Amino acid sequence: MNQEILFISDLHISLEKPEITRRFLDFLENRAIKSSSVYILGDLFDAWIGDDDPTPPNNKIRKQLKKLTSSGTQVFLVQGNRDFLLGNQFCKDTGVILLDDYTVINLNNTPTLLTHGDLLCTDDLPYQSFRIKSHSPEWQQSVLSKPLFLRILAARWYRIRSYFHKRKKSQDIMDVNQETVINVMLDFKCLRLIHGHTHRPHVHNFEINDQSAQRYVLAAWTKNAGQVLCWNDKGYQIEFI
Ligand SMILES: [Mn+2]
Repeated sequence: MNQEILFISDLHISLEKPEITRRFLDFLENRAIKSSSVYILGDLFDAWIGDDDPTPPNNKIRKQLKKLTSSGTQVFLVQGNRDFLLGNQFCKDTGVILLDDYTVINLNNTPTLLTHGDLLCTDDLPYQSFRIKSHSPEWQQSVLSKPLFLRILAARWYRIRSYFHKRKKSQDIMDVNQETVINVMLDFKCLRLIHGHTHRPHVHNFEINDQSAQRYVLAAWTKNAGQVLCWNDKGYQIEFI
């Protein structure tokens, strides 16, 4: 039995970027199927306005994920800041298992903390307050009860707005806060953390109470390449699709 475990994040799939959709479908069909599990650590989609959205390429992706999970590969998903409305119906349609914002797994006998990464960017106060608001059941209920076409329009507007906001924000604010990273890792009793979101792929080595700790930051997928963090019983390697 194959015990390979794959981690990906920040594909930001949208209709405007067909290369990424194609690369992801190919990854599911030809690469993920050889692994025992795949963890998608958020922002699989550039926007998600409800599990009832049938606009392309959503159905193709649902179908290919379903095929993969039916074949025996487990697929786990953490919501990102773009696709935090991914919900139960999506999981039913695909066989994907939704994880909490912070989830600890046992990876080669090391407790490993998984998260999207936006919760670690605590210097970005306006975003963190929007996050609290948009994760309340009332807010989500009120958004999801709007007709689909209104949600599609709102998502377009939100993406344009977010593009301009991002350009104004300083680069430091958009990265993780190291103190937050350490506190969260202490809370969850983990010396290894894997996340995405910041689009700054790297393996950071540091110390927590004199013990060595690692933070693996996954890369965003682009038109030209998709990065996969691949673990097996010997350790990890980084692959490009
Ligand atoms: Mn993100």
